[in-house]
Amino acid sequence: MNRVLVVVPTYDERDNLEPVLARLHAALPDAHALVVDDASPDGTGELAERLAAADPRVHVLRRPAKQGLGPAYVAGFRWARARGYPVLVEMDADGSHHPEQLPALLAALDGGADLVLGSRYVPGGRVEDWPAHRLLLSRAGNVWTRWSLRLPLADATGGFRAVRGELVDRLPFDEVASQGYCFQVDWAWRAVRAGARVVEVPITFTERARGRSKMTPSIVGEALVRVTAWGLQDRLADRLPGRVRRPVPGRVRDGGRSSAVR
Ligand SMILES: Nc1nc2c(ncn2[C@@H]2O[C@H](COP(=O)(O)OP(=O)(O)OP(=O)(O)O)[C@@H](O)[C@H]2O)c(=O)[nH]1
Ligand SMILES: [Mg+2]
Repeated sequence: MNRVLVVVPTYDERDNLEPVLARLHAALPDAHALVVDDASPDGTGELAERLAAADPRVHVLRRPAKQGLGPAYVAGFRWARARGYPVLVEMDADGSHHPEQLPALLAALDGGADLVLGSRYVPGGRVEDWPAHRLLLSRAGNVWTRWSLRLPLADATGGFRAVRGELVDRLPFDEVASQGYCFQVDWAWRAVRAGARVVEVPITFTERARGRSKMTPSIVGEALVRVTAWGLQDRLADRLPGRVRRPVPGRVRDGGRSSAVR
């Protein structure tokens, strides 16, 4: 049984998919990949089928319409757990996440973490080639998330992660309605509240070289509205009589490379 399944959501990533899978297999020859394609008009789904036919490590899940990053990952996680993969990875297809850094994420999982977040904003983490406004948006989004949800993570919005299958099974993904990158905040917060050991490992994030970003104002709006609403609900709930105040998880530094939440 191959241990690791890398779930790669795609929408119009025809020029990126093959090189990123080649890099993945150079970095982790035994890992399997699941391409979750939402009926990309540019033929990414057909390309993924051809790559899967040529390589037993590549699998494809084709969905009928573009439904967002969150539902694509939920479907990919279900597919993976139904087939018994004990370790799942999230990775973008656009080359922003470097497959060469996956061994570091998996080492943190082997070190005892339940969920490892590839983090741009812990010491050693980097963002390359992003215009200033994108970096500002991402940093501000993370500051707001951290404050609003009292979530002690430097990078809760990123999508380069490794997780134990047992934690995926424990989290109520049926209730996760977030569609865009808010999905990443949503389930990281659920993991922290479920008492999972969450570790951030520094990564380098590089702006895509080919294809178009799927980021839209409505994806940013979804994250802002949901995170604000969850934060307000959480604070209001704290004031209800009889509620035991939720312990705010502490943050532990691990040689400046990672932080952990219990
Ligand atoms: N299956 C599926 N994949 C998607 C969807 N939206 C985006 N993706 C993929 O999710 C990954 C991240 O999307 P990007 O377009 O890079 O969006 P982003 O990373 O939030 O934004 P940038 O940082 O600007 O690139 C890429 O591999 C996309 O192809 C979707 O609706 N369905
Ligand atoms: Mg991207």
